[in-house]
Amino acid sequence: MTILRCLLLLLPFCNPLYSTPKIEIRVGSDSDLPRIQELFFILEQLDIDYELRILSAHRTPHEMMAKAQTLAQEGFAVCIGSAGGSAHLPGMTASETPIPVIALPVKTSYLDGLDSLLSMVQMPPGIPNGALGINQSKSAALAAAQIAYMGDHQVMQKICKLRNIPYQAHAPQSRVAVVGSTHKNLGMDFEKAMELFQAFDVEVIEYEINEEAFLSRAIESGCSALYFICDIQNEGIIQCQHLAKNTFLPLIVIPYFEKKASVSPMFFHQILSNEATLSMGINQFSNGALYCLQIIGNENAFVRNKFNEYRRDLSDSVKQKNKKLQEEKVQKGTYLKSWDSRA
Ligand code: C2R
Repeated sequence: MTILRCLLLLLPFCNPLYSTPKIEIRVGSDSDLPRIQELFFILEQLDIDYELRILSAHRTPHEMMAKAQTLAQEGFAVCIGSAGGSAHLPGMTASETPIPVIALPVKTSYLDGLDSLLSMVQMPPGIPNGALGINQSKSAALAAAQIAYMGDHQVMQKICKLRNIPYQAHAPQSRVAVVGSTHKNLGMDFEKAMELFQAFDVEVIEYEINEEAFLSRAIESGCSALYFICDIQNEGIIQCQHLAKNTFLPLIVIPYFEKKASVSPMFFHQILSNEATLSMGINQFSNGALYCLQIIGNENAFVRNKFNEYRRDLSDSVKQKNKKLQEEKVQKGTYLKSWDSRA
């Protein structure tokens, strides 16, 4: 009887479904749950365990922050934050954890969820999150699983089967495949993004999007993410669809606009209707790089520590600016002007 009881107690640890969960899901309200049912359904289909919580940046800010701060130590590799309306939950979570955060916008009654999406996607430089399309809960499950279980042949095989993508053995390394409009003059932030990879000792392999079988070569080379510069005003949307359909590598899209005048948010629907596609804000090249580094940081302690350092420096530099601002007795009216001239 005692032996039987011991066996029963041990049973949960033998089942992959009960291993330490690597995916945390946080929703802003229980009212979101019926809208994102497919997320749970897909994870269960893949035999992937997760932890689910109701946490709100607005209604339970302290609990939300406290839990975000311990995610990495607790062994989570990715967090999905889902909310509707002024949806600050994933963004605030991202500011308190080194693990990558996936932002899943929920459809709202009045603005169809565009409010949720836009409050998630355009994050400030330094604090990325990967935004999905509105109610794209299947994509949330797949993107999270692809990040958390990268290199795990069993899980990846199941994902590939579900996504109808040929499986290929993959041994992830600290490498990123960069693809898209790299030949254009993308500006300072792109240069900064490439410098970030270098500073974190992460190798960049550039691929031509039209090169045959480059996706399979990226996997062979052990790339851990696909950093895609998606030229929206040219062929970016079609290229994005092609990439999403054909790879199980985490697809990090940086929507690129050469001309600022013609930006309309509708393009987000087009790129984010593709399976497991994660978007940064418009022209946010360095955020795209940081997000790839967060993915690599799950396996690479040097990258994770350096990422934490980067975050501390960013925070310190803002505190420093504020301190200076408070110390200076600038006359009202000339206040902003004088600050501007020092920038
Ligand atoms: P209720 O139905 O509970 O009133 O919530 C939730 O995600 C939900 O879609 C209405 C909506 O408010 C959202 N909510 C957020 C946050 N917390 C709750 N966007 C947040 O922290 O971002």
